[in-house]
Amino acid sequence: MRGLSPRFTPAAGLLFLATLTSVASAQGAKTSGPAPKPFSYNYTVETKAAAAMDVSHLDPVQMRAIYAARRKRVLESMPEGAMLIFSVDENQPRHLEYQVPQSENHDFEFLTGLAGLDSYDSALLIIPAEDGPRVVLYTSGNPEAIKVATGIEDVRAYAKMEEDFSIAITTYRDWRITQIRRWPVPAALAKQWSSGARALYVNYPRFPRLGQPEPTRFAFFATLQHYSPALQLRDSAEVMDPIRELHDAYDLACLRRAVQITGDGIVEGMRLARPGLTESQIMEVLDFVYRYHGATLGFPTEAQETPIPPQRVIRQVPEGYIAFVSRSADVPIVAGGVMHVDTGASFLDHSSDIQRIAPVDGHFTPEQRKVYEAALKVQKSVIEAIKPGAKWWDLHNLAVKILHDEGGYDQYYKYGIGHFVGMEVHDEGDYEKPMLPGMAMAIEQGVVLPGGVHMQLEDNVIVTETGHDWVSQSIPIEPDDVEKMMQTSSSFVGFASKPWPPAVVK
Ligand SMILES: [Mn+2]
Repeated sequence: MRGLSPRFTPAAGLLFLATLTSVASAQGAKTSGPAPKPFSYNYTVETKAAAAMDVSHLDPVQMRAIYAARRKRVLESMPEGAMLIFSVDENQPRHLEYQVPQSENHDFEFLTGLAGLDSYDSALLIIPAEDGPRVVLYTSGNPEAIKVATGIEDVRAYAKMEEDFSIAITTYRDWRITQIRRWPVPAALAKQWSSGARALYVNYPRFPRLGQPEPTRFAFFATLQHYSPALQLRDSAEVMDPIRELHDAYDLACLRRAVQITGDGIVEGMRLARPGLTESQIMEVLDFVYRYHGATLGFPTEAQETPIPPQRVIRQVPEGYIAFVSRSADVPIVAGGVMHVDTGASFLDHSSDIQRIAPVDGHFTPEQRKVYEAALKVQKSVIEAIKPGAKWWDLHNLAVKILHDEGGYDQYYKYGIGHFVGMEVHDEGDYEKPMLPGMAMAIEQGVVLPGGVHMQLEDNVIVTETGHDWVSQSIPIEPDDVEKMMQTSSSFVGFASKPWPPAVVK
């Protein structure tokens, strides 16, 4: 079944769900497989390689080896069956998260390094056969060029995928040895399916929208199941998430650079924040600095002053419209407040996520400093507790307890202590699993006084073999350092004080 009418109604929605249920029960629903197997990963090796890596001048040979190592982890980890990861040209609009371009393409990009036009109409097939694993890339681009770019030896035309899967399901019921030399890929797939579970791991949307037109790859999933009801479709996230959770050298190097660039943007933007400019203008400085350094936005930058300036109207965002709403407003900065930024540059598709606070007059008032120090105390205590084996819930409870003890601030703390960061600002990962070396996360909490100041802090941290690496520690966070930062001019002062409209030079 393909997409719904754009004029989606609740009644049509129920009908759609009912149809979906009956199709699923007739043809075999998406199932869960056995637990993924362990795969080779060593944080010490990866972090050393990251330190030696120059992300501004990537070595193509090294990059091909990095993507090959990722595919090897999938081969080691997949418990049975095969995996087919489609490239995804378009995100569905989202309910929960801010839209990031190419976000749904991240699994494909993670395994191939291909994005944008290079990944248009493409799919990666991974078969962990015992007598020799196979990796096949179907592309609508030039197979020779894609072969060179990825280092994948078996690159085929996208149209060939239909033929390969047709032959595989023709023959897998009774795998025919006569086919192995003629059609090695379908034969390997058929053999894999006839010797174990008939499972295919495929990439479902990470951010589903049931009321929107279906992603185009769903048609292929449905056809496969229609012709081969014994085939079990499984969510590739079962295998991919544990791999994406543990960051390799390239991930780690990109995350560090993303944090550096974010720090640069925050320092420039905060220094400029003063009455006479608007919150939006501060946001634009941060975003400019990111783009100047070759990064993009991991998510829309928020720059907001509290106590909330009277001119700012808080709008309720209708569901599904979150992608279109600016998180900063065209309202003037008012003396006496604190500027809050929640922001993260994304460098080569690895996002950071940082929050900082600074007084727009250059000095915290004694009351502001007291509240700020409470939030800082929580932040340092939680980061200090991060080590292998630590649990998300323990960190969360620790934050709530200290916020409570510091003045009953826990009642205004409405979210959770943090999230994984990676290709996605809110990256994939298991929040029940004890922490492992190589995980990267954002720790966020704060004191939000109703009608008063919001003192929220957020940092990026990597779990190491022995504890943690507070990657964003150098972005001013001690109150004295924050004040010092605010007493130094921004490089943008000259630009920001130019008259508007600009004079025409003849
Ligand atoms: Mn965050």
